[in-house]
Amino acid sequence: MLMAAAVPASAHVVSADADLQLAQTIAGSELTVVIRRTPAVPGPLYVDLVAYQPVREQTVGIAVNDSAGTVQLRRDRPGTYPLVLHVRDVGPHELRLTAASEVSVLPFTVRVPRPAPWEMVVYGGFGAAGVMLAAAMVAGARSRRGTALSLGGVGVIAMVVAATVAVVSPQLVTEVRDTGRPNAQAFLTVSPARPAAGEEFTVRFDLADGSTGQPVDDLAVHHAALVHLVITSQDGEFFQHLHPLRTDSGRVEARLTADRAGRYLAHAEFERTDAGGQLVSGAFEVSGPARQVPERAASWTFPAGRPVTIEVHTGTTGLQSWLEMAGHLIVRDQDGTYLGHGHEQMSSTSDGTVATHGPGLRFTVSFPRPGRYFAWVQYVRDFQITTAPHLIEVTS
Ligand SMILES: [Cu+2]
Repeated sequence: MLMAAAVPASAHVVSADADLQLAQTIAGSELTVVIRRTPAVPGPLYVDLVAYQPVREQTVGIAVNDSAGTVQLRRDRPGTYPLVLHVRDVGPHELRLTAASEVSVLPFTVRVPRPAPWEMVVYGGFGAAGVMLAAAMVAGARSRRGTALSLGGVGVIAMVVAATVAVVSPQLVTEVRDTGRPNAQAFLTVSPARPAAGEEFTVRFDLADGSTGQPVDDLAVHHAALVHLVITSQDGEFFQHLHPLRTDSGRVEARLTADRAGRYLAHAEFERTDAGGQLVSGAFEVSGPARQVPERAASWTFPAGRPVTIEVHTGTTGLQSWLEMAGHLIVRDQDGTYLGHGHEQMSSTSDGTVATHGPGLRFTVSFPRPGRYFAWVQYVRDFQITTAPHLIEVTS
């Protein structure tokens, strides 16, 4: 009974990570790669590809080390495509995602729960105590007083050690955090350098450590992606939220097609391991005939410089989690120097199922200065990403 009460609960055990989700925009498809928690190593590695509409008919290759497989995406069959790979070791791995001529290499770490050293002491101590005390009782019953006393004594010592370690164990779990990393410097390249409207082109960010100048290779997964890339036209009429492929150390790329000529802005949001989030940006020009910008009325009017809550009615329930959220709000000012991001979180009911979301989404954001802002609300239902554009008037 004492053992059952005193042995620390499994809450202290460094458990297997939760599912790892990585959004990727590859060969014209918006996917989320889900690496499921691994129960044992060596053992199966369960990978799900979640495809969002419109799904392109294509083969997607997934490989981890020498274990590889393919998934055949079916046109207009959005949803989950499962695949089972094999993993041999714990530690850092790379998942290689291929589709058409595009490749992305995604680092991840396999962690399988293993007892910590202090747990060995606790379990070992209680185990030894049990054996010694039992032996002492047997010796006592046979009237070997000296032997019984010394066995009992060792048993008591073992129990004291185990109980002490069990009590102080929370302080033994230390976490070393390396904070205060320098910013990443971002260099934007667009190829061709001046793309034409209606033609596919590549947007690339090369990220270099601000101190060493080396490629930044410690991007952390945040909001289910290594990098969130927002491409907007200066006039606010074009918007794409992409998840660029990691094509090299410190390099991410996305392919897209612009629908109008003019100036465009690329904003990339990412986080380095054990460092804060960062937003970097660049601008480029798209050639082609000019298009008229329709006159739009503001959806909302807010004061500048204080938090405001925006309520959006999607007109639908059953919203799905996308990038770990029920809804996303991306806000940009007119010249593109400000880009904001708000979320509606997914909530769970007490029985662990995800609560039904929609039709309303609420976002709390603030606008630094008066002026006109473009806003895009994004949510997912039936694996269809909906983007609703809005105009916001911000007063002083
Ligand atoms: Cu994103």
